[in-house]
Amino acid sequence: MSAEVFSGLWSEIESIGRVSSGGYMRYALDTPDLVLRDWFRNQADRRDMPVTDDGNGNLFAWWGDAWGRDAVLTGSHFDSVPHGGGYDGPLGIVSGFLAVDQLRAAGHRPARPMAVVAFVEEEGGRFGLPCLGSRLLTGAIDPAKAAALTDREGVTFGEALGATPAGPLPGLTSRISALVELHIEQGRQLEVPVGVASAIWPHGRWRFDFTGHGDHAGTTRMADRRDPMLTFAYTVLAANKEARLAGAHATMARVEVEPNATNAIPSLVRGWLDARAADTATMDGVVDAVVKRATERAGRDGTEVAVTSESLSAEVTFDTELAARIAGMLGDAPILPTGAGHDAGVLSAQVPTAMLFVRNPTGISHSPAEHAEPDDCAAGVDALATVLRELT
Ligand code: HGY
Ligand code: MN
Ligand code: MN
Ligand code: MN
Repeated sequence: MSAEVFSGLWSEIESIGRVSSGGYMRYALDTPDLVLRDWFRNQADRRDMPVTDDGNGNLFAWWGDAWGRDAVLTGSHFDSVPHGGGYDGPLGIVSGFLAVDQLRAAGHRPARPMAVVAFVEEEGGRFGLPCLGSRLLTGAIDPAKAAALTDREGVTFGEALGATPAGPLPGLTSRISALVELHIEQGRQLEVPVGVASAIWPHGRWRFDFTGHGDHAGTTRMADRRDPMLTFAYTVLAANKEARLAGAHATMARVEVEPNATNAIPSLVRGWLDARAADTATMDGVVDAVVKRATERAGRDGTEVAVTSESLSAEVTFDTELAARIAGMLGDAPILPTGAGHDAGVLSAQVPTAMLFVRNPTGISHSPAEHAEPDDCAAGVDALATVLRELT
């Protein structure tokens, strides 16, 4: 694959959903996402690949019988975090279509059905739960619970989807022989264009509700205040400190304040913790320590804190035999873990799954600065085509 051919197709989507920050606002099933889903259908039509929808919002473009036995899937997601990068997700979908082109040009005739997949709501940026589409496909979430998830405007996932999600596909595990998700690396480990995933760190999201006593910012004596912003600020520092101590990763990057007025001591501060670690025990240890320190601080501040676990993604160890086989196909590509969650991680609970990472020169992701070089992206397509040829 030449970098020019890759850039040619990439240029068709790179402006969709991009905003003045240079980042992307691609929330699941909102306007830019619907444009991308139409682009997906158009790409499939151009290749005579019939498109099926699994009733959960995930799209599948088929080369071969839809949901025929031992299907090999490749793909990723279109949605982004707010002001996120353009590669996280879409790179895997564009590369899937280009890999099909490359295999067809080489005369490959797959013995198994293959599909390019677009999973819905992977980032959880709109409805709050990451990997929503792949969790529905695999039965990892109750369809009614998924349908009731709401966005900031109060629109439910069911309303956005236009139906109650269908839930798990019967006999999924016998229908899929492998899923290969190509994704931009989110980190700075790769020194060669393409790597293979070994594992995904366990990670989760916890909502901290800090309640205090709303009051006048100018007239309330400092000694009389019960300010939840103080408890929140202390908890942010505690998360950073506990993560550093444990060699884990944690941040509190999303906050909501009521009433959110310059001259009013808040009555409520809602903050979300994202915590991850190489193993579950370390992650749990960090979260427990942060909750403990937040609770102790609330006692001093005269505030209350309530913690809700909003999503958990278990530790994923990809099929080691498949990862080694794929690394071999790619001339001993490096095999490396990631701290980022992926739909492939969700599916790995039920089907043989692998991930290919395309080098990210700066390692930056979930930011407008995310970037991958066209040459490396083209190498990623070559690698994906090689793997798909061997698997089909
Ligand atoms: O948050 C994550 O790890 C992924 O990018 N959804
Ligand atoms: Mn992401
Ligand atoms: Mn992603
Ligand atoms: Mn993903």
